[in-house]
Amino acid sequence: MAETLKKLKKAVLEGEDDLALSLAQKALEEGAQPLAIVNEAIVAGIQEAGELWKKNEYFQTDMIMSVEAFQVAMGVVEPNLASGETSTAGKVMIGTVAGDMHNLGKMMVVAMLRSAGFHVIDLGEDVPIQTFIDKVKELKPDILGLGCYMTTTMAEMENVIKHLEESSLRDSVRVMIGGVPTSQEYANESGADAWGKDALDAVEKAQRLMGRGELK
Ligand code: B12
Repeated sequence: MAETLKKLKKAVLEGEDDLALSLAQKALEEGAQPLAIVNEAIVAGIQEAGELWKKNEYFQTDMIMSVEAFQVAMGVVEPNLASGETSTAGKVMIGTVAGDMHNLGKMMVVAMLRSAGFHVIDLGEDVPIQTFIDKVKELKPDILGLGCYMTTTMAEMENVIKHLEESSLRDSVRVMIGGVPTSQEYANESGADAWGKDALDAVEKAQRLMGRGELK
């Protein structure tokens, strides 16, 4: 069983998604605890990939492959986790703004946030402003993550923040933005609470936002 977890961690680290899928199934068949499979193999694998990326030993393509293997393996094990077994570092709702279909960067951010213990609700891509507003109202996330990957869709981020204000929801949620054309400067200008340079930075910023006093 321990050997299977070791192999699964390696499969996630090396982005072998077919292997990660079969090893996750094998670990369950062998009777490994779902939470142990997640923590000791799947999350451990993606975290090690993140460390290699930080040290410039992994490139974006390596990271994307690890994220895919992470997602496939999580897809097998997640339904077996008892409710409440999943993490509580905070609730993050994330989506790519309207008009923008890019999702690879968001996928990486989602995977790293989940590996750090956040409960992440992914609204997908091309998300209309009203959906962000309705979902914030309904699901009350601690943090709203907005992804934008083109200069042509950047204004949508400010619009979402403006609509949060108009709907009297702005004080109830921290807003964290990211994506290729964004910057700390743009985060300041648009009224966001934080900017994430990459997936690891997104996790650090999310942790910081959660530690910033009581969320209303
Ligand atoms: C792959 C790609 C595509 C793929 C997308 C596949 C997919 N499933 O996402 C396809 C081929 C579909 C595509 C389509 C298009 N694309 Co494109 N695409 C790219 C490309 C090459 C890479 C983007 C990417 O995935 N990067 C890898 C990820 C891992 O990096 P990342 O996105 O930066 O994410 C990191 C950080 O930004 C951060 N982060 C990301 N999201 C978030 C969110 C939060 C909350 C936080 C905190 C942090 C964070 O963490 C991530 C991990 O480190 C870029 C060029 C580039 N170098 O960026 C162009 C690019 C973004 N595309 C561009 C364009 C123009 C288009 C098209 C309009 C092309 C066309 N004519 O059809 C369409 C747009 C369709 C649409 N409506 O969205 C332009 C945008 C130009 C602009 N105006 O700004 C770019 C910049 C290319 C260019 N130089 O012209 N594209």
